[in-house]
Amino acid sequence: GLLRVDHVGIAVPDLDEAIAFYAQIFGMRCVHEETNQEQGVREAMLAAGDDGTGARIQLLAPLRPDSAIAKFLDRSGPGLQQLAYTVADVEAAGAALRARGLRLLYDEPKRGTAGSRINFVHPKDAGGVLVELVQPA
Ligand code: CMX
Repeated sequence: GLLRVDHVGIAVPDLDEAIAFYAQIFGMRCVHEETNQEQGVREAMLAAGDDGTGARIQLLAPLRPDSAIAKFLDRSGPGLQQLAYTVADVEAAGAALRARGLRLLYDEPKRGTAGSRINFVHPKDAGGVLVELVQPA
């Protein structure tokens, strides 16, 4: 099942500008940055507070015009793109949701942030929310 909210993903046109905005305006720290070629994103994980607990905010900027984030920005503009839950076993969690009639986007999990394994539920099967399942590395 779903263990907790892992992160909330926000599509942004420019990663460095967005990191600076969140630091200056909201006082949030950037705790991780990476490029994921397969997903076509440059991304940053932000944390609120300094006790290390709590869900992260994931800023997502497109690497390519045909990427999921570029398409999202074209259609909807910057804003909330996904809600990600931590799971212990992404195959088992995905299989359970498939058995309940939801479409998972990938037959096999793909690589997510920091070596995690991820899959997604189609937003049309989850009340208009792109749900990500994250099994941490
Ligand atoms: N949240 C809610 N609804 C969304 C959405 C989102 N993020 N993205 C698309 N939709 C809606 C569209 O508005 C559209 O609705 P209408 O038909 O009512 O207009 C519908 O879904 C389109 O669905 P589609 O044609 O099947 O798919 P798209 O080409 O728009 O792609 C999606 C959507 C979710 C399949 C694609 O974004 C995807 O594959 N996402 C998973 C990968 C991803 O998001 N990677 C970036 C993050 C990487 C990471 O987290 O590490």
